[in-house]
Amino acid sequence: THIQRANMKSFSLCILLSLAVTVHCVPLSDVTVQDESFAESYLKKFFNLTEESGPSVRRGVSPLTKKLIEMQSFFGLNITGTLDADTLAMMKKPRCGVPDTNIGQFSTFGNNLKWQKNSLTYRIENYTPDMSVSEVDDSIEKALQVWARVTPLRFTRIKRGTADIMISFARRSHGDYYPFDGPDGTLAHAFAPSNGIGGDAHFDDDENFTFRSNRGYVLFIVAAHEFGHSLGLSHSDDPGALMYPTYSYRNPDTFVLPRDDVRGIQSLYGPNSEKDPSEPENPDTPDVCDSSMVLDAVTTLRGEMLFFKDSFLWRKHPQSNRPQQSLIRSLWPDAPVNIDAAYESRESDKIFLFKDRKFWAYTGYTPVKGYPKTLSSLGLPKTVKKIDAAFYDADSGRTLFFTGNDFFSYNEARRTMDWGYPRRLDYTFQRMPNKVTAAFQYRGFTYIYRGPYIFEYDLRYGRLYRILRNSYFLPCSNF
Ligand SMILES: [Ca+2]
Ligand SMILES: [Ca+2]
Ligand SMILES: [Ca+2]
Ligand SMILES: [Zn+2]
Ligand SMILES: [Zn+2]
Repeated sequence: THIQRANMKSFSLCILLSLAVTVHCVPLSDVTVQDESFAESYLKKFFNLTEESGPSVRRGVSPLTKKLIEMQSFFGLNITGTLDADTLAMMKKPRCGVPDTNIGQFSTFGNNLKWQKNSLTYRIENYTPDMSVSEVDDSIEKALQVWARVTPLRFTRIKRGTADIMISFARRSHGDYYPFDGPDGTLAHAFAPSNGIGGDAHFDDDENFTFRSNRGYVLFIVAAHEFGHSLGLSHSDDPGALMYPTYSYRNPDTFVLPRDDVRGIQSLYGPNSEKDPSEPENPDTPDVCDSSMVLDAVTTLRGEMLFFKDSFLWRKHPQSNRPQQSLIRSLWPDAPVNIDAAYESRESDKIFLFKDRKFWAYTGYTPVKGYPKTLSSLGLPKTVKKIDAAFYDADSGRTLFFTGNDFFSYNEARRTMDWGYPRRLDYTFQRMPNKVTAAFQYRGFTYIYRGPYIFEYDLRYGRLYRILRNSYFLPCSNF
């Protein structure tokens, strides 16, 4: 139709150049017509883009661009107002079918959309063939307990009749005007508290649900998210929140409800007066604006910078001042978290992640077979139980590994440790006696992190130039 065509044009040609923020216009050839119509239907489904919002003949920003900006802002992407590669990649991630209506941290469907009682019933109407009956029962029960643990809510299972929360698996059209879409895309959806369909949760049985494997979607994680909706929460833009709209693998055995979700659900129902004091703390998502933050590791990856902290990382394009935060495991589902060090070897186009005595390798976002390997397989002595930091020095083709007061030098081409090491840190790096926390090289300079400070060296002259703050590369950009 005419409207659609007009809208598509604004995608591919970046007509809105007048917006100062359109810095990353994707060349026409990168975005296919399929991508454009995919993006349009995504925005219709999740960001309430309507045909009636009018064609682009009106002055100002087209409704499509407006929705695109809304979506980019929600996901913390660069706000380009165009369908760039990062935006498209985010749209293609598996996710929940409930729209992203509110922008902000935890949000609710509203105070009148909560249960007016603390005792709720649930019923599992049918099962997925992907898992055993007891695995499904267990996943559902544990997913409800995630919320019961931090609120006065209590859940009772019933096996017949109508429960408050009716749980079912279905494919495609299943009687509620929100048909599922086959494998991937939408994984499940749920309805806000009310009578009838309210509170109910539906799971797309074209997905492969699993009990705890990262091949397929962990039912416990998907269900715990959906029950957040069943209880009155909508989506959060905190990438660490369970109520973030896209799916990331999380280990069901160690899962603890993130702080943002706790704040959300307690705003509706209050805290749990019977809280078990031995329970682990609800984790907070690291804040880029926290000036005391100490990063776990920093590296480049194919021209981007990656900053690691806990289970999170920030990705940043050198031209952008808006780092994009996500869970490490949403990029590499089998990667370690709370890592010790990371570096990129441009010789082999690989990135390496270190934790304790092991390290993992990826080509871009693809795991390399044969990993994780042990530190000793690099030639590091067995006494090295973990490393503090590592970086690749492009001039010498060496990777330096930091541990305590010392560092080792590894020849990437010959794949051997150099003789004469370890050396004391302060012989090579002025004013760096010990405890390096992260390191990387960028545009010929070497940056060694010590807590929230960065020491800038030029290794060719063995000189320390400047001492910078963490925010030099990883700016506080909450706006
Ligand atoms: Ca219901
Ligand atoms: Ca699907
Ligand atoms: Ca470190
Ligand atoms: Zn959702
Ligand atoms: Zn449904």
